[in-house]
Amino acid sequence: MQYFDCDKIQFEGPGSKNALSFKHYNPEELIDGKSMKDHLRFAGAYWHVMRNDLSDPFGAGTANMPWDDGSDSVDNAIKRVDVFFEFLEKTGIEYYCWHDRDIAPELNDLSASHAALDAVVAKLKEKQSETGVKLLWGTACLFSHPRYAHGAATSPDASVYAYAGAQVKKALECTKELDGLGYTFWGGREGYATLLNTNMKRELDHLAAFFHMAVDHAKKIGFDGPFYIEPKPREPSTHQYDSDAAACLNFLRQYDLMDHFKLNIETNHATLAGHTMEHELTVSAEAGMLGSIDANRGDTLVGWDTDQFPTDIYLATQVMLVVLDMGGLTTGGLNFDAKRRRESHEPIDLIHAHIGGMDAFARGLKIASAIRNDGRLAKFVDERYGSFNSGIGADIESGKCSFEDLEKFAFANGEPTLASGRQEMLENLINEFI
Ligand code: XUL
Ligand code: CO
Repeated sequence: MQYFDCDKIQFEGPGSKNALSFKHYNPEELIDGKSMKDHLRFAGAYWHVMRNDLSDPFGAGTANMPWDDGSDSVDNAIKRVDVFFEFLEKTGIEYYCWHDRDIAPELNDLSASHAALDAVVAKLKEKQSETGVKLLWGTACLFSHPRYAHGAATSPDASVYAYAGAQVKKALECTKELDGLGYTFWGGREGYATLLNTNMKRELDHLAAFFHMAVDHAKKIGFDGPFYIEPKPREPSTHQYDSDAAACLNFLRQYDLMDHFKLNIETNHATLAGHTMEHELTVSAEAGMLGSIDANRGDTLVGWDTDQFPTDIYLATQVMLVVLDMGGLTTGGLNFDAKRRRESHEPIDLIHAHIGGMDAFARGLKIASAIRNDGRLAKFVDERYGSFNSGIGADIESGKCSFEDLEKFAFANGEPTLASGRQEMLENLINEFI
């Protein structure tokens, strides 16, 4: 039985008027010697594709999911796997990501939930080997169940903490079983609603201990992919400890976790944190810590995590400039952590939505590569710092200068000449390529 009313989506080029085709994403086309699909490493998010019924805080779900009987049965969960792989095959997406509770139901005790996971993981394994699709990362849902209302690894209740540990242990083992390339922690409830009832220091110490246990267990079972932390400032918690890339890096350094973790940066989380995506990617990449990307976008008018599909070519260009500058993604990818609008409720809308995201990133890739090959942007930035290449600047960079040296230089050279930042010229330069 097929549920998506289309054949495998083909590249037809920019002139095509067929909505069910790629205009720019041509998987095998080489950009700077590497195929588009290897640059972009697109992933499908199981939770949005298979489990998001498109409900919002004001209304029920609208999604038409004829394959789903709405039950918590393992049979229903296994049936979804075939539908998900039909979706991956038709879009040509070769990676995917899941939460434990997306792929299998949480049943009334931990061992029943574990058994349900084992059954679905066996099915996923079979489909992976049949299709060559790979698991980009797995994660445990430590935020939906009421037991996690006060947090999981930052819960004030040690028995909740232990339950979360058992859940992550199992999710990590399932990730390993499926040859997953990474494992993500997104701490939706690892934060607080009010400081009145919160001991922040103890909660952060507990969170770090939890991550160290994850690292130890990974070693034990031979999982060697990176762990990712996915920063987000708020929603659902009022304040989340992993609020942005800089906060995560500080935490990882403080607790000696830098060697085992990287960051998974999501566009809508960056903007909720009051940053641009470009900023969050740059902070991560410059620390050598950019691991993976959750590709979506927010809405300028709605101030929540709307998880829209990334169709903005300018934004995709900025993302791909950072990715190309750092030499490309290795274990990570571009995971469409994005959902359709509530009004786009038919299965085929899932295909349209992903085509849009893939085409936008294909354009972003081509444009970013052209900007880099042109070289004017990089040359401008290099020259802007040219005064640090020799003389007093070189002495500053090599740590040879004292304040006395700076004072001597300032007295001798007088008032510096102000150079232009040329922001508008550079914005025009980028637009030349878009
Ligand atoms: C929530 C979010 C999550 C993580 C995985 O905002 O982005 O779906 O990506 O838990
Ligand atoms: Co995400």
